[in-house]
Formats: sequence, structure tokens, C-alpha cells
Amino acid sequence: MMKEKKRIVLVLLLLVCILFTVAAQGKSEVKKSGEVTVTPVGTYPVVSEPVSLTFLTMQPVYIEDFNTNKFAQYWSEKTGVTIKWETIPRDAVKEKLNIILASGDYPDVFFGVGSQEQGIGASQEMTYGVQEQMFLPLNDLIDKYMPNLSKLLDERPGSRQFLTAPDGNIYSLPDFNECYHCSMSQKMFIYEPWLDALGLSMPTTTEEFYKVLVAFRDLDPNGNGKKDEIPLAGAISGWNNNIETYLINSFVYTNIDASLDASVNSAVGFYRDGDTIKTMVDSPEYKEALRYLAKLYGEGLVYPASFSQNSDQLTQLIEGPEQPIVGVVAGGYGGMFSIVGGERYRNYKPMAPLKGPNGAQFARYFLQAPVIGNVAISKDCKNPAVVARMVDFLYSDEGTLMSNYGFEGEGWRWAEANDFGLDGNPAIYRLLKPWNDMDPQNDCFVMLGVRSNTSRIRNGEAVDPNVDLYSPEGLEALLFQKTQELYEPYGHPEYEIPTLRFLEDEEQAFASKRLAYANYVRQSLVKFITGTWNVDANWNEYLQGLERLDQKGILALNQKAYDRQSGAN
Ligand SMILES: [Ca+2]
Repeated sequence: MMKEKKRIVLVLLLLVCILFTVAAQGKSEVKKSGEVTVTPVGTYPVVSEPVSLTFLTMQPVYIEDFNTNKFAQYWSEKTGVTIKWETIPRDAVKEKLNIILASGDYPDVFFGVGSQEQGIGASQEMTYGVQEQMFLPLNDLIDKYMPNLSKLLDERPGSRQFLTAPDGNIYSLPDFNECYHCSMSQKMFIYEPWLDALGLSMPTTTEEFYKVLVAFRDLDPNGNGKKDEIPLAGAISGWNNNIETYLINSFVYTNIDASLDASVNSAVGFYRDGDTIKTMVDSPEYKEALRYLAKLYGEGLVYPASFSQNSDQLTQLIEGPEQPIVGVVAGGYGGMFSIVGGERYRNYKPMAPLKGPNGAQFARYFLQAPVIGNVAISKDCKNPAVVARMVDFLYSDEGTLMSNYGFEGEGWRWAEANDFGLDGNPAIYRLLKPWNDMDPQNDCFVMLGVRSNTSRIRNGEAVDPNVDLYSPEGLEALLFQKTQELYEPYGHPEYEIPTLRFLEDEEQAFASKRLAYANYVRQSLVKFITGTWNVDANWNEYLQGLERLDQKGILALNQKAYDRQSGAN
């Protein structure tokens, strides 16, 4: 009986296919192809007959033309799928995407317009996935047709929950970019020649650090006879150019910073204690951290514009003067305040987290979560299985390396026996051309779409053991080595909260509340440091402000979203 039913279904499916084909042939302009059969998983091409799909993507500066791009052509030939590329300008991704989504006239696939480009993110998935069902749910397609992606998800506990919208469906495929040095990138750098000139050693505690700053201020380390030294400087914008996060982590673990780009999702000092979401902004440890920062500021050890200048101005402060005038500077890496490979860059040495008076010593941790939204399939797509099969190639080592760097033998080659990677393990590949995402090329996608740039792949890049670490070529090796040596011993990923997804009614009720709270926390931090507020006299007033802005309710909302996401209830 069952077999017979199956046969009937098959015959019906075949009929449908024939009808589609006939209908398609009957039209002079074929917009969408009918449903075709995919070949068994693991074989290429992925279809048994030619098929054409429309991909909507953005036009980045680093790709000349998708229609003639060598990797795009290879991918198309390998999979047997003709891709009709439609592009929207990079600087208008959000706006153009909204017009297309509202138009009802969809491509088969939205490709490379994910949340990194402020395109399809969690809230678009809520609207066009959960509510309007314009994006197809991908859960079954992943299980059935995407072994490479499935393996990556299996190896990363919690990643499926992270991708899953509140209705239980996955609406987009992720881009993996696990950057090791970025995961502990709240770094501080000290001008080593000044330590040498004054006979000081690298500070290891908050107390030693204070004494070094005082010496920099008073003892003319640049030797020009003028008291022109700035002991400590940072900026309010730029990748981890703020000075406070690094220093507060010597008192209590925190992700708090007072940077300009405050959004509803800004880090405001919330952390995870097991499965409980807590905050440190009302803790006695934080109060002590503020007291310490206020002392540094009050004694003229902190450049006042650190709380108003941008990253470019900070770089000017470091590179501009004939003689160096800044002793200690904050940044995600040296390129955030100096010229990579230059004399100043070479002399600013990263400092491990300082040990505080109560023994606290933390490196802020940045979870390297996948980026969502880079592949979504529209409900009008007749061949979602074909899309799943062809995109799964991008998650293979070969697909990722080709998408990143072009053809083997041109942009990269597989590693040889004596090639070792950034992490010292046998390498996977060696680059034959330097990384470049600034100039047009037509060999590969560089960083568009989805890839499996996992830590295994990133750290599997062969490095020359004799490379000058402080040259541009040595950058990745320098970042890896210093992060591992100085910051990893103090990294605590378990304190960080994964990106949370909120339901629509929660968003509406809490979005403005969260923003007001984030602004208050950040502005208060600066007030305490710069002396507008006194840590003792104004502490209770500050606590009342947190209460007034419903800290309790905001924490509870985060807890609810966290529980939902982690399946804790
Ligand atoms: Ca001087």
C-alpha cells in the first residue's frame, strides 16, 4: 500500500514538473524555473538538469562584476546552476532592501546582505520570516541538504538556538568568522622606550600602573625638557579605543564602555552568572573601579579629550608630534592609533590585564557568534533544495578558501609538510596574495556571502617563521601571539551573554527603555571619571537613577529572552 501511494505521489510530482516545464517553455521570457530534482548530497552538479536562479546581492567595492567574477562562474559551473545576479549599492543596502521586501517581487535568494551590512537581521527575520512568511524556514533544508553546515552547527553547541527565531524556525544561513584576536581585543599599549628611559618595568598591577603614569607625567621620558607628556589617552569612537573597559576589568568583569555608538543592544555591564543575567553597574567593585579612574583623571594622568575625540584624532596625537607624547593608549590593535609597520607602532607594546587590589584581572571577551542574514530564500523560490545544496559548498574548506581568496594556485595553495599555522599547528593553506578588501578584483568574493572562516581555518593560515611581527605581513601572527600570551589567561567567555532575540511586543515595550538606560549608564560612567559626579557623594543618586530607568525590568526581559533561547524553560 505504502509503496503504491509513494508511486502515485511520484507520478503526480513528475506531472507537475512536466506541466511547469511546458508552462515555462510557453512563455517568451522565463523568469523563474520550475522545480528540478537535486542530485544525491555530496555529488556535483547539484541538479540533474539546468536551472536558473535569481540572486540579489550588494555591490561591494572589492568585486568588479558578479557576472564575470571567476569564483561566481566556477560556482555556477560546478553546481549546474545559472545565477542571475541583481545588485543593490552597498551604501544603501538597508533602504533598497526594504523597498524590495515591500514590493512583493522577490529574487529567489537574498545573498550577502546580512546584518553586518545592516540588511537582514533579527528584526527582518521577525517581520519577513515569522510574521509574513516571505522567507522560507530552512531547518529541514539544512538537515537534508547541508552536511557541511550541519557539521559546523553540531560542533558549536547553542549555535542552532542562536540562529532560530522565536517561532522555532531558522530563516537565514550564517557566516562564520571566528577571529581569535578579536575575541580578546580590549587591549592597552605602552610606549616601551619610555619605560626603558626611566628604568621602569612593565606594570602588572593597578598600583604599579598608577606609579608608571605619574612617572611619565613628571620625569620627562621623551627628554625634550618640556612637561608635554600625556600619560594615558584613548578615544570615544574606534575599535576598542576607550580606556575605561580595560581598567574596570581589574576590579570586576565587565563589557561596559562609554563609546559614542550607543544602541539598544549596547554592552552596558550585563553578564552571565551560570544561567542568570546580572549587572555589575551597581556593585561595590564597580564603585572602586570608578574611584580609581577618577583618581587618574583628577591627577592629570588621563587625556581629557579621551571622552570626546574620535579614533582619527587619537592617531594624530600618537603619530603627529615630532617626539612621542603619549605613554599608554587603548585600541583593538596597534593600527587603531598608529601606522602599521611604522616606528611608533613598533614601540607600543601590548599590556596584559592588570591585577587589581582585590585580585580581579580580566580580559573582556567578545563572543565570535555567526553573522545571520547572509542567505535567505524567498517563498517564491521553486528550488530551495538546489539553493541549500549549492550554498553548502561554501561551507567546505575548498569553497571557503575559493570564496575568500580565489583559485588554488592563484590566491592560495594547500599547505605543505613544513608549513605551520598561526597557532603553531600544521597549516591548512598558504596565501599567495595579501588580503585586500579595499581595491576592485574579480577572482573571488573576498568577504561577501557565507563562509566557514572558523578558528580552525583562520589559524590554519601558514605563517613564515621568520616574518617581522611588526611589519604589515606579520600582523596576523603578532595579533595571535600577543593575544594568546597576554590576554587568553584572563579571558572568560562564560560571563558573556549571547546576542538575544526579542519578540515583537517585547521590542516595542522595551526598545526605548533599553536605550534610555544604556545612555544613562554610559553618561554616568563618564561623569564619575571626569569628576562631574563624586564617587561617594553621588553614588546613591546614581543607584536611584538605575532604579528609575527600570533596571530590574530590563534585566528580567533579558533573562526571559535568554531562557527562551537556551531552552532553559
Ligand atoms: Ca617632555
